[in-house]
Amino acid sequence: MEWIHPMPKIELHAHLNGSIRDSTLLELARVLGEKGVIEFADVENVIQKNDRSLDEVFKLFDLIHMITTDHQTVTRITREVVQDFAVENVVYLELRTTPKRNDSIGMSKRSYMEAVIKGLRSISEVDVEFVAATDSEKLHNSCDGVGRKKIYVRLLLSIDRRETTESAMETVKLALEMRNVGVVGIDLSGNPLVGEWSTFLPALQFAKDNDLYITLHSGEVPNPKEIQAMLDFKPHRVGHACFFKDQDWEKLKSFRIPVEICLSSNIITKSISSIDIHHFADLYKAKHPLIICTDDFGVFSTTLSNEYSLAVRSFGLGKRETFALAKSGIDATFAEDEVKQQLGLIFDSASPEYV
Ligand code: 6MZ
Repeated sequence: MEWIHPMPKIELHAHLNGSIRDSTLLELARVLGEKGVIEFADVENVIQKNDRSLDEVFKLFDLIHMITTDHQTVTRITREVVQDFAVENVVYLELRTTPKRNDSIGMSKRSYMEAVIKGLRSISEVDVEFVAATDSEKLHNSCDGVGRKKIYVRLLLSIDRRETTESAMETVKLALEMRNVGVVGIDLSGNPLVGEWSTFLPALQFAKDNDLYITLHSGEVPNPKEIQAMLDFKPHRVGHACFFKDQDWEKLKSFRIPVEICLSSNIITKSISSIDIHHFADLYKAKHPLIICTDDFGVFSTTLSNEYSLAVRSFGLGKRETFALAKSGIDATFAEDEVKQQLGLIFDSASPEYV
């Protein structure tokens, strides 16, 4: 399946802090260990563990956030994550992250996001296009693209399910202010066992009313009432959908809401007990819009190519079908029409390899 790696790909469900290279995480943990802030040996074991329950994943995120949440590190991991996706031949990336406030180091949600933007600007190995083409702001590293890789990057600001309505609203307002630097929407994520839908609804509704795109982690654990309420909200996409029941599928399909599919994540966290019963198969057969994504390539030790090969092996997709599936992701992006057209051209020029 050597054809999967060079194939142009679209990534729509990737959490910044879940997509850190193990080597970077270990390097940063070692430094904190030397300063006595953490016990490096404990951290090393947790980071290198491959098999994690959903609960353990969220404990790991708390640890990762301790290690990574300063401006300089946020800039570094943003740069590395985008570089890693570009190496994977991802041509369009929607990267999501939770803006964080930490008064003790002078970090506000805005300064956190500015550190992310600084990371995008600091990439020189590939051309990164992250502001709308109509925006007058010019990128210092913008090139003509000839002979160089180019990756479109758009940002989603995540609301963590531990947040209050007020804090969620602050994130939405920040997203509105940062539209001119590539922010296109809002994600609701975090431990699905924590928080109530009604807490986030006012901020999500405000975001929607102001034309931000919305994607929701939905049905990562069984929660029938919340799943129905989320679908009634008509988000622009949902992620996971592992515990959807017949009535949920019906609604999702009638609204044509695209689903972000994260195979390794669902299997490793045991949200789905075995790949052969994964809802990918049914949605694919029903020609429902879906897109293969990594979720957290660092935490789940995967790559987008690996996720595609898992789908190919598990569901018997051919080369041409896989290419068509990857290309169909264009319609599910939150990008401007002009970018969608450009992506269409990129896929069209690669298509002779995949017939
Ligand atoms: C729900 C998840 C997640 O935002 O700090 N996150 N939320 N389900 C998942 N599936 C396993 N994977 C990641 O990235 C890490 C944060 O993303 C969310 C969690 O809130 C996690 O703390 P950022 O860049």
